[in-house]
Amino acid sequence: MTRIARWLLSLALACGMQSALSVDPAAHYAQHCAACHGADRLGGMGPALLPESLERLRASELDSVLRDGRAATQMPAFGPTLAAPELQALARWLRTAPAAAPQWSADAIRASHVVMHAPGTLPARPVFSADPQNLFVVVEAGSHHMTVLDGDKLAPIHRLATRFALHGGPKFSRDGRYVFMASRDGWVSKYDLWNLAYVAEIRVGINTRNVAVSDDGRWVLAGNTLPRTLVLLRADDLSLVRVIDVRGRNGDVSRVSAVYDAAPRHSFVAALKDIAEVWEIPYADAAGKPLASLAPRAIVLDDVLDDFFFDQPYRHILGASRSGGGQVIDLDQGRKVASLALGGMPHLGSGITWELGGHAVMASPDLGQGRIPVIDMQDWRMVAAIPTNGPGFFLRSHENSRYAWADAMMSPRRDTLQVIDKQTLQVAGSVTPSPGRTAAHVEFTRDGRHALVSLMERDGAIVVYDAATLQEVKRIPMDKPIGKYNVFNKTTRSAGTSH
Ligand code: DHE
Repeated sequence: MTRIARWLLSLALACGMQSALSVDPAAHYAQHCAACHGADRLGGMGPALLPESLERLRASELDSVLRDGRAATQMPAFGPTLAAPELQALARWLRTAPAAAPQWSADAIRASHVVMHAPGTLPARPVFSADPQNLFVVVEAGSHHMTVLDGDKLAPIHRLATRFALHGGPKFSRDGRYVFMASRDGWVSKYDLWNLAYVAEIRVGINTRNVAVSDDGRWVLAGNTLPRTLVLLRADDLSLVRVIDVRGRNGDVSRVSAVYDAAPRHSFVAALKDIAEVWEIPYADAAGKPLASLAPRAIVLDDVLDDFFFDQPYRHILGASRSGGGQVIDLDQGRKVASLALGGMPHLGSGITWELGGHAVMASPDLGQGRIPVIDMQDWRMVAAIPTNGPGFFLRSHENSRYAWADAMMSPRRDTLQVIDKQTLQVAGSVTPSPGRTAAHVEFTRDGRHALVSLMERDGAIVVYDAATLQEVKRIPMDKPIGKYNVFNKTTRSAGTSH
């Protein structure tokens, strides 16, 4: 369309002649978008373009991506091709669910499965000299990459492209050799950290929450929001074992909030977003003997769980809905045993535990308020609410550190992390890696001596601090680093990090 024709179209639309000119976003989608994003909007070379996939994109961001394209990707600018009202109509259409609910069947899952290296074909030793237990993987959201970092030298050893928009904690096999990642678009990838090579990939859904890996190394379980399913895979080659419909006892279906491995219980635990049940799926008996059936056991609750946290023995889960309703569930008894008066919008998934006055306590950030609630793990009372600069996402510590680090990334103070003394429950210091720019998510080195902070910007960095003196040690440039994960801390289920 020429510039004059576009101007005439804009003028006509402004004069209320839409129907005469018929802006047809579906036709524009078919013509300009379908080749990369799929005729069914489920994604292809580009990501899925459904309301669920676009939930996190602000209206102005979607407008600018359509108009100006996305730098360093294949996404072109449509500003020169489509008039502003056509782009607006297209953006509105993308935010509208298709008439027929999108399907992702077992056959579609199987058809997406690719094995790059069959189990047992790659050497069982690292191709580098770094300590494989002190590696970090860093998720760089800017251009969808992952960096493998040597935690001793604090230097990258490899960088690889990932699927679009990884989210949540990548999960490691017990020996730390393999890392399993999930993308919001439903791709699950298995990567061999010792050989620095992808092993297998499969698309388990259209919109996925996260994955868990069984401690015995046999299974991967993925939780979806679209479709409403849990998908069980073999961990060795990611082949599909079973699709489990998430349907409660009254027949209602539910999105999955998150799924975790409860290693000491030999089970997976899945929290559900739309029905007041939590599901436990045992994969081995108490003696560790594998079970064949992997049948879910539903525990009925008072409220749904958006977020939850295991105590260190994995007997209890502390769960909360985004509305602040909290409950303690005893997995052995299969029932709620206490209420948690948390208020706010607790982010229990980012909780940590430590010993305070002979008791285990748990603390987690609040997505809605500038405070960190601290809960006694014996009587479930809130023993303190530590005031912070503002609502934050992540809280992190290490057994060898006296401090817990909290961000305030949902507030105007998003550039500063506060460092809380775990014994006095007072803020002992703060760091501002780059004034005015978002800094959040901390992970410690294996020995707890260094704390790595993400400067979450396109020209961002991992900023390394001495965890005792809070002095900056090093800056490693990265493209919008989000989360980073230390193999040792994760595989030993450190009390200072999420599992
Ligand atoms: Fe996350 C973990 C849910 C938005 C970055 N996030 C998780 C997990 C859940 C979750 C359930 C645990 C998964 C696991 O361990 O396998 N996240 C949610 C939400 O419900 C929320 C608020 C809305 C949504 O869009 O889903 C949300 N999360 C975000 C972001 O906007 C963040 C900051 C940037 C992004 O890339 O999406 C973000 N989430 C993270 C990170 C983790 C995470 C870095 C891993 C934390 C860890 O250290 O284990």
